[in-house]
Amino acid sequence: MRLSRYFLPVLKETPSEAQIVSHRLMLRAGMIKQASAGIYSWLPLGYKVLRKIEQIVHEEQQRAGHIPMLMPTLQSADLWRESGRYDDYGQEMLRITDRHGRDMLYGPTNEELITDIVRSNVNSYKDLPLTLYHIQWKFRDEVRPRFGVMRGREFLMKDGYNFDLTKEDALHAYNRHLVSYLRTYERMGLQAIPMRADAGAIGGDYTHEFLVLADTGESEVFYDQEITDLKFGNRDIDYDDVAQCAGVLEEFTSRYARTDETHVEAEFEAQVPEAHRRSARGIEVGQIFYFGTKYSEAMGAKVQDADGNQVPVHMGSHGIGVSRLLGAIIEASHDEKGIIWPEGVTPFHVGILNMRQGDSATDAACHGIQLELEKRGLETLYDDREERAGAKFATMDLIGLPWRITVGPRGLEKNVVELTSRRTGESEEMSAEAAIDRLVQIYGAAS
Ligand code: 5CA
Repeated sequence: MRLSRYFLPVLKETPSEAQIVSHRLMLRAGMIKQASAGIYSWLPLGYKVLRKIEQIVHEEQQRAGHIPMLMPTLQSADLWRESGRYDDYGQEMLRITDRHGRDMLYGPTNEELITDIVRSNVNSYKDLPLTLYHIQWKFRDEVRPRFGVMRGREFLMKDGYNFDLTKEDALHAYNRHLVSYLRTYERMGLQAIPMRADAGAIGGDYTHEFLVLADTGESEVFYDQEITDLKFGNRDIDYDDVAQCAGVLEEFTSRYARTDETHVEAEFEAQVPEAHRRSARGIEVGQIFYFGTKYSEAMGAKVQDADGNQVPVHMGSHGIGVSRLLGAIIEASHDEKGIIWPEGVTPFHVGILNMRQGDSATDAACHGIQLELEKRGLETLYDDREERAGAKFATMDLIGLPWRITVGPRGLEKNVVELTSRRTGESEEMSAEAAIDRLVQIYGAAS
């Protein structure tokens, strides 16, 4: 992509309404524009990152054997009356009446709708286990939408639902989700710690929230420092292997790590040596639940078991805050100049910076590098504007592409360009071919 032909409305001034760094940087980098309180338009750069995050979520869900689908944003109130949540949900639910006077709502989550689909189509234990998921916009009329996409009213969520014959099977689904979430967040360059949480309106005994530690997080958390040394890494997991998934759950959840809702100071002190006790703030980027037969009983979602009895299915639901993740990643990865995208989610893999636009040799070199990188599967953003070099560097630093190739007339005389890492700031001179090979290798390894 040539920057001169792109739409990147970068702001010079720091927007005064933004209280936290990720919100400020998303506005300054031209990624989002507020449409109304807690509702945003996703401008091209923001949309690109949103899609990359979605793609990782899809890949990891499907790796775990979960099946993608898509349910609507608008739902009928009747289903929510069946589960009893139409009244319970309160003012966070956006209620709408259609022209025929029928009560509708903009879905804040989808347990009811998915249970209706499954009860109509699944009758036998032979159809289980089943995990369906979608990535769809949600609406929650939050009292205080704030921090940009972190606490929006309209936001994008991956929500998945498992249906199992027994509690044991449903707990395997729970463990499988925990494992797949660890891998998902790591691919985005994040450490998200599973913490024992409160089930709130969803209900149920088993629930973990995934938290990214950040001073600007809205949740207060308490944990054993040693938990931050755990790395999922690129483990080879067989998601059908019950013992293996349970082992990972055990490894990542046995140390003390809780949100303030479940924190008990006496237990913290008894379980964790003082030197390892930490209290901090965190951003909740996901939550998993097992809630047994709560919805299936209320809504009559039953299957026939092997003995011919009609039994309610065991369910859980599992959410990832897809749009919130952009904010969380930026909170975890930025410096005073701007965003530093992890390789896994960067909007473009490489920035190309032309130090002397209009000079036929540098123009041709930049164009050639761009073509070659794209031929080899990397996305580029080529800053071909008639701008001072300083302004070009500032824009590149602000939008945070992990790698930059700088092409100038002096380097070209020696047959070199400069390859710079946004994260370390280190630059190396090498031939254009060597820089391209290096980048192909870096991204090959990252994906
Ligand atoms: N039905 C369950 C799981 S599918 C559910 O709704 N879970 S949730 O309420 O925990 O939401 C899942 C994730 O969505 C949260 O972990 C959080 O990352 C994200 N999320 C929730 N509310 C908002 C919001 N107002 N703005 C942005 N993201 C949000």
